[in-house]
Parts: sequence; C-alpha cells; structure tokens
Amino acid sequence: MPCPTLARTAVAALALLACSAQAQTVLKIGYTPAKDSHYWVGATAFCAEVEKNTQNRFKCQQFPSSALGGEREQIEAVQLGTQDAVITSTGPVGNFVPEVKIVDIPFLFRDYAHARTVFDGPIGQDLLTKFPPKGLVALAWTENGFRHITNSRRPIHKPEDTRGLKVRTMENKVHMEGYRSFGMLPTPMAFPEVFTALQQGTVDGQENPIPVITSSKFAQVQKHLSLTGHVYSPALLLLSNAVWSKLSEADRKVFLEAAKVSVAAQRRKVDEDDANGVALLEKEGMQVVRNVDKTAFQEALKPAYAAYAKEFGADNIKKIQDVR
Ligand code: EAX
Repeated sequence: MPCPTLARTAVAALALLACSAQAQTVLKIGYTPAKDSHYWVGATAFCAEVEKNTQNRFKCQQFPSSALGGEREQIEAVQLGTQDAVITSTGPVGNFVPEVKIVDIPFLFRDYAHARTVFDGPIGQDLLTKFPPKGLVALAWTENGFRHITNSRRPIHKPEDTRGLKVRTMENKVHMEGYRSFGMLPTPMAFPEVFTALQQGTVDGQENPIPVITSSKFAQVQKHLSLTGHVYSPALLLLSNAVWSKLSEADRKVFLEAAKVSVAAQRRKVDEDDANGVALLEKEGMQVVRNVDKTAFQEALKPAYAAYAKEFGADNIKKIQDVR
C-alpha cells in the first residue's frame, strides 16, 4: 500500500502511522575527517539526495571525525554490515580489494583532471566491479585530493630533505615503498591516532591533502608544509551489501544517482580547499614551501617504479598514464 502524505480518514491515519513506523531505515555513514570537511560535504549531499528521492524512507546518521574508528575498521564494519556506509580514502582498501593498489602509485596522475577522467572512465568503473565479490558495494569513486607533506623539523624542497624523517603514512604498502625511496621513514598508523602522534612527537610528520590538513587542524602541531603533491589520494563511497541486497531496483538507482551528486559536491570542496586552504594554513602559522623540486621526487622514485612495474605490469601503469 502506498504511504499517504495526508491522513484524511482514520484508516489513512493508521496507514500513515504504520508507514512512519517502518518509514525510516537509518543509514549509519562514517568517515575519518571532521564535520565541514570535504567528506562531510560529500556525505551530506549523498544523504540529502537519498532522503529526498526515497521520500524519507531512508535517513542518514553521520559519524564524522573517526567516531566509528579508522578507515580499515570502518571498511570491515561495512563488510560485516554493522555499519551501512563509509567514505574512505584508498589507504587500506588494497588490503580488501588488491586490484585497487595500482591507483596508489605516487606521481601516477598528472593533475586533478587526469585523475577524475581515469576514475570516471572505463579503468575506474571496471575497478568498482571488483568490490562485490569482497562483500562491499562501491557506489562511486570520490576524492580525497593530492597529498602534501607536513613536518615539525624542516622545510622540504627535495627528496633529500625528507631523509630520516619519521612520517606517518596510511596503512598502504604502495605508498610506503615509494616514500622509502624519497628517503623517509614511513610509519603506518590509523588516522584517529595521527593528531596525538604529531603532538607528542612520536612521528615528525604526516602527509595528506589540503582539505584533511585544514579540517584536522594539523597546523596546531606541524610547522612546515611542502606542496609536494606526491600522490593523488582517491576516495570511495562504499555501501554494505546488507543494505544493497535489500534495495529495490528503483532505490538502487536513487542511491547510485545520489552518489554521483555526492562526488561532484566533494570534488568541488576539494577544489575550494586547495585554492584557499594554503593561505589559511599560513595564517595559522605554517611555513609553506611552494617551489618543490617535483622532478627530483619523481627521479628518486625510479627504483620503486621498477618494483611497481613488476607487481602491477608496466602496461597497466602506462594505460593509466596515457589517459588524456
Ligand atoms: O581519508 O588516513 C588518511 O591519511 C586519510 O587521508 C584520511 O583518513 C582521509
């Protein structure tokens, strides 16, 4: 029976009651960055679309700021169905869906336009099909942003400047291998621990996109920011199969369309933060190195690239690089 919007009769009033009782399936959606961050913007857009286009049969409850744990934990919970959705970077994703690892190679993407074209195109869309066999539904590729290095010790212009620095990285072997070739000492750590680790000096630095650095208030605990842009950090909107498998075809369409709107909103916020965030961080006291020797960083990566070619296939790497 369709749900009445207005109850003119007692029967309709009862139906309305019954509808509102079952009306709202609450979707728990989590992510590590704070409220007002790019992930929050993406989640808010997704939720608004889903709520509107299912006439509020679904309603979101958002959990920003790692309230549901780090990214690996949240992906596990989505896999188990104890959490409904997560927006996550690819940081730990390769441990669940190994085919994804290739997109974490440093200096693989030239710029935002290149990355977005790859993820929206056949390569990215094909990768999304690798998730369901692992008990995860990938609604869309979304975006974290190009990552930059911050640290408390010194300005970084070239790879040698990173030598011996203990830098927190994501739990991502592809990143760690690349960063080692820069000279750093990568220290993998879940995101919820990062602020305290920086504050207490357990690590000297970390690397993240501008929207994460600003929304996590890392300027309070880091002096130097170098615009290395050493790796593009993709993100994913993942839904639990427990939710997806119960959706009607029509609702599935609503969720997929909502994901598209969410991606567009999240990317817009990344663009805005990249445009305005650096000046903001400077105001908060960070010293910013803009003239990073990116060519030297790419040179330093050569041994790591040989290993990547072995692991992922030089052809597959080239296929991504060649996308225009
Ligand atoms: O996805 O862990 C990280 O550094 C990520 O960039 C952050 O959790 C946002």
